[in-house]
Amino acid sequence: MKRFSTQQAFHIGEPSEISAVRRSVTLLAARLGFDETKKGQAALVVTEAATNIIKHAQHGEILIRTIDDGDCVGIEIIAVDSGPGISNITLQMEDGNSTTGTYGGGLGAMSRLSQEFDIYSNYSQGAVLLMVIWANQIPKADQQWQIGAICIPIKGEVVCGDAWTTESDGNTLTLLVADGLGHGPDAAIASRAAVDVVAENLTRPPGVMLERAHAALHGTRGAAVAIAQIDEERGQLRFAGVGNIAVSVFENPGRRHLISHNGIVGSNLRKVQEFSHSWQSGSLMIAHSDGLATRWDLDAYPGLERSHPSLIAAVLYRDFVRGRDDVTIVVIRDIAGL
Ligand SMILES: [Mn+2]
Repeated sequence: MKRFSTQQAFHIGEPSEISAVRRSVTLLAARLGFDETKKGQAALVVTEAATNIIKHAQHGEILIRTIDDGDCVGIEIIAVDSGPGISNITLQMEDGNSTTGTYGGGLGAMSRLSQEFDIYSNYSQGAVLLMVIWANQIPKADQQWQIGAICIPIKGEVVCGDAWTTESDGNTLTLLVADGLGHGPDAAIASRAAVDVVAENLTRPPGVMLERAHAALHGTRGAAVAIAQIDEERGQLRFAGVGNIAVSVFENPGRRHLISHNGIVGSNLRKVQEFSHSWQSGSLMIAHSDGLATRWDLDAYPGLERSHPSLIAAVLYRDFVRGRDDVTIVVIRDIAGL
């Protein structure tokens, strides 16, 4: 769970763009200390994914992110397209079926070369692939939380004015999502200052964290900030938010929106109010900045709610990104007891 973890987005629509993303992944792998074999595998996986996009969907995107959990470092590759989708994933995964005629060409190879591999695809809804390649050691799977995220700067900017973090402390997980006013480096200074508050105040409730963030952001542009704290053992969710970060919780059954007040953390904090809700194991939380439209509906995607959080974030990004702002989507599933 690395702070400031943002993606680099690559448009894929012509052969030169396949080379560009392959080059970037190779460079990143080298920088992260991948050996020659692992570097080659990462390059192959991303080339295969990009080739599939062009062959079957004409165009799409590849999102690249470094994952660093302190002990292990890896590269997450997400491929998204709005093409015809993959008709028979199980069949396509089998060796001997990895031919060029159908979308599945290469799926078997991609899954063998990745240490984590997952797909979400429905007929006519396109495909989203998740692949993770670790440098050496593969981290122990988290038995409590599954986390996926998209955090991408507006086109033309290198740094993202949004930032997010999660900090886990036993059975408690704290999530913060911040959207610095505007975009670019000054927005990033504000949102990252908010992120820093979490680690420094881990034992404090969200309302207190938000007040500390207000003090910490004084003199910056300010930000919209939402903080959720899940206490799995007590079955409790505490939330405090100011500004335009949308947070909802999906339980069985139902969806609940968490309430933020108007204002700007750092300059105009009218009211900090902490809400307390019950939390059920197995629930899903989705938080996003206003770079994503709010009219999405998970029910429009059969089976997506049960998919890996990274795939959920990627589908929402693909279909609802506004494109005129930085965008952040964080999806958390509580898998304890599942
Ligand atoms: Mn924004």
